[in-house]
Amino acid sequence: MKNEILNLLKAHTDTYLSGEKISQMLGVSRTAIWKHIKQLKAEGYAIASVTNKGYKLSGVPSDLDSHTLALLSKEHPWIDAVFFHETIDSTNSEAKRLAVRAPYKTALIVSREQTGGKGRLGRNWESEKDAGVWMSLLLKPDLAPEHASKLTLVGAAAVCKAIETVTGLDVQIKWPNDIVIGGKKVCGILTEMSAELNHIHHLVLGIGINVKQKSFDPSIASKATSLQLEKPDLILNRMDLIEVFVKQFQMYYNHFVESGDASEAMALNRAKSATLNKDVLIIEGHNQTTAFATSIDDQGCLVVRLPDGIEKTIRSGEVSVRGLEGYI
Ligand code: BT5
Repeated sequence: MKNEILNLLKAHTDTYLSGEKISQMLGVSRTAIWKHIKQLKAEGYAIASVTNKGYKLSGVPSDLDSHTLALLSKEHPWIDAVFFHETIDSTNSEAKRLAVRAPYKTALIVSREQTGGKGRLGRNWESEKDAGVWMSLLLKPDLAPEHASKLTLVGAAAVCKAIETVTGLDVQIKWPNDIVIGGKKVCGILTEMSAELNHIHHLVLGIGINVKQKSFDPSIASKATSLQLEKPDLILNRMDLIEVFVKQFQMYYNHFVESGDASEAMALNRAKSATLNKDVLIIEGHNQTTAFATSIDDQGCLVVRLPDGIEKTIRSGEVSVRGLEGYI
C-alpha cells in the first residue's frame, strides 16, 4: 500500500491530493494513509501536508547511489563493471585510466560531481554536485576507427530517448554531440578514442545531462538549460535516466557492432535534428564557411551545400558547426 500511495503522489506532483481522495482511490482508511505517509517521510521522501488541501510530494531520497547503480550491472550483463564515485576529476579521464589498468570490455563510470569535467577541444564542462548525470561508458568495440564518430550519434539517439521517456519533454539533437531543448543545451557528449590505424583499442563515450540545476553560471546561462528548468514540477530521478539510456544504447550499439548497421539511430538523429535544413557556420580552425545543412548520411556525417552549390560531407570531430545566429 505504501508504494501505491507513493505512485499516486508521484503522478500528481503539481497538485495536493486530499487524504479523502487517496482513500477513495485506493480503498484504505485515512488513518492508514497518514501512517504510510509518515513512513515515507522517515525514508527521506519530502511530502508537504497542508490542512484542508492534503499531501504533495516535493522530493525523493537520493536518486543516485552506489547500491541502485550496482543493480544496473546485474540487469545488464553486457556491462562488465559499474563504478560510482562521490567526486572525480572527469569520468572520461577515469574511463581512460581504467582502460589501461583493467581488462573490462565495457564499463560504466558515474560520479556525483566532476571537478574537471571536460568538453571538446579542451573546453570545460560544468558538473556541479548532484545536479546532473555525469557518466562515461568505456567500450572496446571490434571496429575500425572511422566508425567511431557514428558512436557519438548512437549515444545522442539513446540520450534523446532517455530524456523523452523519463520527462516527456521534446528534445532535439544539434549535430553531432549536443542535445537541446528550446534552443538551449541540456546535454553534451564527448567521445574520446585510442586507436591504431585500423583498430580501436578503446572508446570512451562521455555524457553530461543537466538535470537539477536551477540556474547556470552567467557565462553559459543564455545557452544552457536543465530538465528541472524545463519542467519545474517534475520530480526527476537520475537513475531512471541512466537506466533508460543504458537500455536504449545497448539496443543500438549491439546491433551496430554485430551488423554494422546504425541506421535506426541515424534516422532518429535526422528526425530530431536541430541542425538540418538551416544555414550553418562551419568552423575549421580560423576558417569559417557558411553552408546549408541538407542531410545526415548513414555514416553519421553532416552533408552541407556550399554557396557555390557543391556538396561537402563533414565528419564529426573535424569541425564545429554553429547556427548563423548563435549557438543553434
Ligand atoms: C561537450 O563539449 O558538450 C561535451 C560535454 C561532455 C561532458 C561529459 S560529463 C561526463 C564526461 N566526463 C567529462 O569530463 N566529460 C563528459 P562542447 O561541445 O565542447 O561544449 C562545451 C561548452 O559548453 C563549454 O565551453 C561551455 O560553453 C558550455 N558548457 C559547459 N558546461 C555546460 C553545462 N553543464 N551545460 C551546458 N553547457 C555547458
